[in-house]
Amino acid sequence: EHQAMAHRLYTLVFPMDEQNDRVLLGMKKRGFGRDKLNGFGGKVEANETITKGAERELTEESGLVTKSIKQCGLLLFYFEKDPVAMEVHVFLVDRYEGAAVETDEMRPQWFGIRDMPFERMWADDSHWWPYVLRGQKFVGQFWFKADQVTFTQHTLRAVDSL
Ligand code: 6OG
Repeated sequence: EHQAMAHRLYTLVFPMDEQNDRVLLGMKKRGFGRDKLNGFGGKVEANETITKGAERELTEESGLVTKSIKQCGLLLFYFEKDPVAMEVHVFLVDRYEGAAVETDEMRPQWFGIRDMPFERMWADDSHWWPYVLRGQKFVGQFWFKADQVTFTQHTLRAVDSL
């Protein structure tokens, strides 16, 4: 059913520190998801690969330059009354150059990977983050209400490859 829907491609990138103890989130200062904490990302442009889009958005929004990036998940978001689904490719970055800086879009802050501020994040995040902690790749679908706050249904499973 969802394959018949139009999808728009997005990226979502979570930089981890060297010990894999902490993750960098950004408080989004404008646009979609404003005032929420999230990874870094945005729309994939027509002339770039999804991975290049992820690296570009991470640098634009945090100042970090990727040295190693891996896709860890795929999320499909359906919003009530919106005919275009969001196809969000989720990445982990564990090696990078530079230090996080505040930008027009994001205010960066480090959090312990087992101490995530889920109450300040999108409602789906607490469901799939445990897959990241277990090192499992995942695919999920979430059907959000028009309020963009709560979802009514979801599917989530571990996969061998993305
Ligand atoms: P821009 O509008 O900034 O791209 N995004 C979501 N992330 C999570 N964790 N949950 C959701 O639940 C999300 N919906 C969108 C994808 C939007 C950014 O926000 C992410 C992109 O990184 C519905 O260009």
